[in-house]
Order: sequence, then C-alpha cells, then structure tokens
Amino acid sequence: MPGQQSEDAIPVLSRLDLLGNHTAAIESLLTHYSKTFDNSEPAFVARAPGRVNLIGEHIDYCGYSVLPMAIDRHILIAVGYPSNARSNQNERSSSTLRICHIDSSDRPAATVTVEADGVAVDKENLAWHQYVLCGFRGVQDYLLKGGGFPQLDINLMVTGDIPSSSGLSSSSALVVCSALVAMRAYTGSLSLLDRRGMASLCATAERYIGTEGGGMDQAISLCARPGQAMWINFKSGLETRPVNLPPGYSWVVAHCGQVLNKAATDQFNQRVAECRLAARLLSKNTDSANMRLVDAQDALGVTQPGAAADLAAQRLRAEPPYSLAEVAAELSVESSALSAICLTSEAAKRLAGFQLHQRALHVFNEAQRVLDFRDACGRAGSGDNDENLAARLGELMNASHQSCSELYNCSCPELDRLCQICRDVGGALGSRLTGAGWGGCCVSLVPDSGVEKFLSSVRDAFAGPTGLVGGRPFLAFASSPSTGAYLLELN
Ligand code: NG1
Ligand code: MG
Repeated sequence: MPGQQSEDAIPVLSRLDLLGNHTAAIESLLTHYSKTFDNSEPAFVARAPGRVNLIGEHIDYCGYSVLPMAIDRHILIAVGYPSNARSNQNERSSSTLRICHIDSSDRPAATVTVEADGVAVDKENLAWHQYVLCGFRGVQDYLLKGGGFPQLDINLMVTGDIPSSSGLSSSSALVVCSALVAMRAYTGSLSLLDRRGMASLCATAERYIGTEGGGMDQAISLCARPGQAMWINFKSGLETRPVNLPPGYSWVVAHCGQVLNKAATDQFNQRVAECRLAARLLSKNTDSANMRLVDAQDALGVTQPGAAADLAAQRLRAEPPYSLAEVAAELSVESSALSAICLTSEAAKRLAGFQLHQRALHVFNEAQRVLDFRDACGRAGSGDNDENLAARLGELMNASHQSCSELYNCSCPELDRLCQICRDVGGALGSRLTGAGWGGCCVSLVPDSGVEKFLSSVRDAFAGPTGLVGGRPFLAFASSPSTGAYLLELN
C-alpha cells in the first residue's frame, strides 16, 4: 500500500489508509451510487483536489514557474460496473459511460449516457460532463499510442465541493479525477504513469475544451503534498519542488460573487495569443515551433525575469496597441504565417489590437515575484524574523494583484474591492486574485490569531448586513495545504 509506493506514484489507497480523511463525503457518495445504479456497489473511488494559487498568475502558459497549494475541497467519483456488464463483455459492440452527479440539493441529477469509444469533446456544448470526457479522451489518446484500449461499460457517480468558475480549479480537478477513473478502468491500475506524467496528460486533455491553458492546475492536483505548497516550473518538462510556508499564518480564500466561465469567453485565449506575439517580437524569432516569453528571456540574454521586464519596457511600446500586420512587418513574415503560429484560437483572431507591452511586463515581473516568494519561504524558520518574512510575502501578493488588475486586465471591480477590504478591514498582510480572474476568488495572507476576526469583518464590509453577495451567502474559508489526487480501491 502507500508505504510500498514510490513518492512519484499516484497513491492507491485502501479504506484503512484514509485515517478518517474524506470518509464522510465518500460514504455519502457510495450511498448515492447504490441508490442510482440498481443497488450495486462501486469498485473504486477517485479523488482530485482543487487549488489556490498563492502567486504566479497567467505565467504557466508562458513557461514560467508558479506557486499553488491544493485545498481541502475536491471532486470525488465513484465507479462501478453494471451487474450484467462483465458477463456480456464479448457480446457488446460498443462501450458506455453512465455519468451522474449529485446536485446542489444533495440529490442525484439525471444520468447522462455517453458512447465511450473514441470520445469526442463538444466545445460548443459546455455542459460539465464535457470535462469528464476530456479526462477519458486524454487517457484514450495515450493508450492508443500503445496497444489501444478495451471496451468499457461503467457507471460514474460524481460529486464535489469546489465552487465552479471561481479560480479554484474545479474544472481541472474534474479532468484529473476522470483521467484517473479512465486509466484505472482501462488498465486495471495506475502504474503506467506517475504523478507528473499524468499531470502532463491531463493538461493536454483539458485543452480539448478550447482554452489554451498552462499546466498549473493539473500539476498541483496530482503532485500536492499535505502541509506544503509547491513550486512548479514549466520551462522544460514539468519540475516540482515542495515549499514550506511560514508557520503561524493562514491562507484565506474569499469569493467576490462574480463568476467567469473561461471556456465560454474570449479573454483567456486572447491573453495567451498576446503573450505569444510579445515573445516573437522580443526574440525576433519566427522559426522555432514554440516561443514562449520564458524562451524570449533566454534570447534576450538575461538570467532574471525582472531584467527581461526592463528590456521589454524599452522595446515594446505601450500605446497604441499593436496590429498583427505591424508585428508581422517587424518580423519580416506574412501576417498569415504569424497568425498560424500565434493566433490559434478563434478568440485571438477576433482581437484587433494587441497590448504587448502590458502583457509582457506583467508576465516577466510576475515570474520574478514567484522566485522572490519561493526564496523568502525558504527562509521561514531559519532565524529570520518570520514577521518580516510574512510582510514581504504580503507585499509580493499585493504587487501581483495590482499587476493582474492594471497590466493584465484580468481582475474586475468586485475583486479589486474585495482585495482592498481584505487588507484594510480584515488586516491581511497581502491579498490577490487567484486563478484566471475576471471574477472568482482572492487569497489573503492572515496571521492565525486574526483569522476569525478577518472572516467576520470582511463579510460585514463586503457583503453588508444581509451577508449576501449576488443573492448568495458570502463564501470565505481558511485552507491548509491538502494532499494530492488518489485512488481508493474498495474491494
Ligand atoms: P483557472 O481558470 O483558475 O482554472 C487558468 C488556467 C491555468 C492558469 C490560470 C492563470 C486552465 C485549466 N487553467 O486557471 O493554467 O493559466 O488560469 O494563472 O486552463
Ligand atoms: Mg479551470
């Protein structure tokens, strides 16, 4: 069991290994499963956590490092075989996934039935179960490179407590959890891929939904260690390093009441395209297949991202925004050729003006802040004054939020206001939006002794006497770093 598995392997647990963690949620899920699927018992459960990103926003897809931690909110999927499935295996000519989820009033919703061989993700239909299909499709793609995959007839019961479209990575938790389910169902184990291999598979798989995201969310969901945050670097392959956080401080998540479904809107992919164009212009390179801002930093010949920011500030003009034709002319290529390598989404093609100066400055300086934050955390408990250290982390978080808001334009008035209240009223040392932004949550650094007062004073100031935001109760909670994804074998 876990003791015999390598640190890199995705944990496969038995009930005894849970030590009481998540057992209430799992037992309730098993009951729903049996009631919905003919009183049968599931064979296994997969669990994948959401995350809060402490610093490093919109830079993973530029090849830079980020610093998230997993939260103790997750997606759980119970999986079993219909009672007649195994005996009729040879007679069936197609595969079936029956997918059901527990709705917000704690009842099973209508079951969706999907033909499972060669799953197609439908970008036009952004129903939540499309993320389940992303996970299945990713595993199928992987297995097709080997010997293929067998037919499958299974039932899935899905539940979770991560608010959706809120920057806490509910979508990636669902993709990761579904990929674990698919891998276990097709191959009988999780031994083909380790945590990082599975994280890369899931990052690729989630792009079937249409967003050209980086790999942060899938990587932290799979690689998280309890009690620690994780420094995750995307420069070459996927590098992970646990980070100790300063003792005596809490990380508090608060929701601003606005939500943004990234997959349904243009902003995310437009930023990705602007970063690609900025990287091409700064490096003067149109030959390499892949040219991210981290590669442009190398081409600029500087070792620190902060120094690349200084060069970008001189070489890219702030106003007016660039046109595609203008960037193409500077690089002596056809607009169509540049578009083919940089503007790969429909959203990017709709953008007329590209704010290359602002986007590049955000990315380079944010990348520098991640390194500074990581190095400051490395000094925790080493004799340095932990109060000064926490104040430094808070400053970096505040600077990150300001840059997200003013240079990357990925905040919104409600998030700006909430962060300000967290600092001014709640006494946070730092507060910043977390995840893609344009709504969703912020994360604040708060001394342990001040968390209760923080929660009540921020609620009063932000939500007023009703305690409601947009008709819903104000949501805020402190979270300690949770454990990563695992599989629970029930038999
Ligand atoms: P959200 O929208 O918070 O799940 C997205 C991307 C990340 C990263 C952040 C911004 C996906 C699955 N996730 O996260 O890779 O780019 O935005 O830092 O695309
Ligand atoms: Mg997401």
